[in-house]
Amino acid sequence: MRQGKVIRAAGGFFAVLDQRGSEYQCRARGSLKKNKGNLIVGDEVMFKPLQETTDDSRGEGVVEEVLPRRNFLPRPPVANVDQVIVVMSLKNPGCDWQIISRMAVLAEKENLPVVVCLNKTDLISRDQLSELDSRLDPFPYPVIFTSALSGRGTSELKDRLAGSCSALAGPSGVGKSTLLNLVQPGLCLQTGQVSEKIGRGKHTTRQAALLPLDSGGSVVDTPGFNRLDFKSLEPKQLADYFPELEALRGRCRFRDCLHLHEPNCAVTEELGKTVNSMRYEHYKYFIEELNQQ
Ligand SMILES: Nc1nc2c(ncn2[C@@H]2O[C@H](COP(=O)(O)OP(=O)(O)OP(=O)(O)O)[C@@H](O)[C@H]2O)c(=O)[nH]1
Ligand SMILES: [Mg+2]
Ligand SMILES: [Zn+2]
Repeated sequence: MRQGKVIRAAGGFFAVLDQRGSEYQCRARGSLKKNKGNLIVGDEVMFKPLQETTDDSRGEGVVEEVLPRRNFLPRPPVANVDQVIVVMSLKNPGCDWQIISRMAVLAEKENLPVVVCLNKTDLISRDQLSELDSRLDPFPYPVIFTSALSGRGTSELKDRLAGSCSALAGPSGVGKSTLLNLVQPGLCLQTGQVSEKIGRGKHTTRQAALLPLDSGGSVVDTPGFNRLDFKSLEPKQLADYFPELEALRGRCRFRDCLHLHEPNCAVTEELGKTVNSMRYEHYKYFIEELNQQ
């Protein structure tokens, strides 16, 4: 048996990269599928090679066992990453701030660092950009402004990706694959137009793929999504996944303060100071949503 990592998953086949860098096309053993649910990109597995990879042909194998996951992101399904880069475009499609907070909650739940990448800066004016700067003061995550068109910020993004395994996540059409093509020439990832009529991407990337980077580390390019729901989250847990609220833990009058209408609440007192009001609106919205589940 040999250890490897699932780098692509589609139609019951799994591309597994072994520790020497050879890729095998694998199926999963039947019992594995039944007991453990699906294998996903990023999974560390033990597999049995049936045919070795040669210069002319890709090897084949059977995945026998999935090793325990360090972490798991449900949307896009990916395991064992070191950080999440949430990508949004500022225009075409427009930036959905609430989805950024949603993605961040899912990442925080797994204890994963979050970086926000705001792409297509070439499509907005300088005034709009400086307006954004004030909107993001304060903001609990590092923000990288990029333009795949002008090249702005791509070296900063490259530095962020170097040396760790990152998942790039965000709606369809925001430019995830385009940015990766710039960061790592030669990837040749397919990119697609944004629909003029509905202003959304056309789901060009169909499957997540883990891609090695020359700078060390790797990145998972993922299909875009337009909705993101929370599952199995208690309203009282939510503040743990908002770092700026978590920082105020223990400072409210009531220990079980939900930071909504309670008196002497440290969070509402910090609004506009250490707590960004937009982020607080997301928090309230999510609490309501979780209460309705
Ligand atoms: N103006 C401008 N267009 C961009 C930029 N980045 C990407 N695009 C365009 O946006 C469109 C969508 O880019 P993709 O890279 O396919 O987007 P994606 O996020 O990978 O989308 P999915 O694979 O569908 O999830 C393409 O037409 C790109 O050329 C940018 O910085 N500025
Ligand atoms: Mg893509
Ligand atoms: Zn409070």
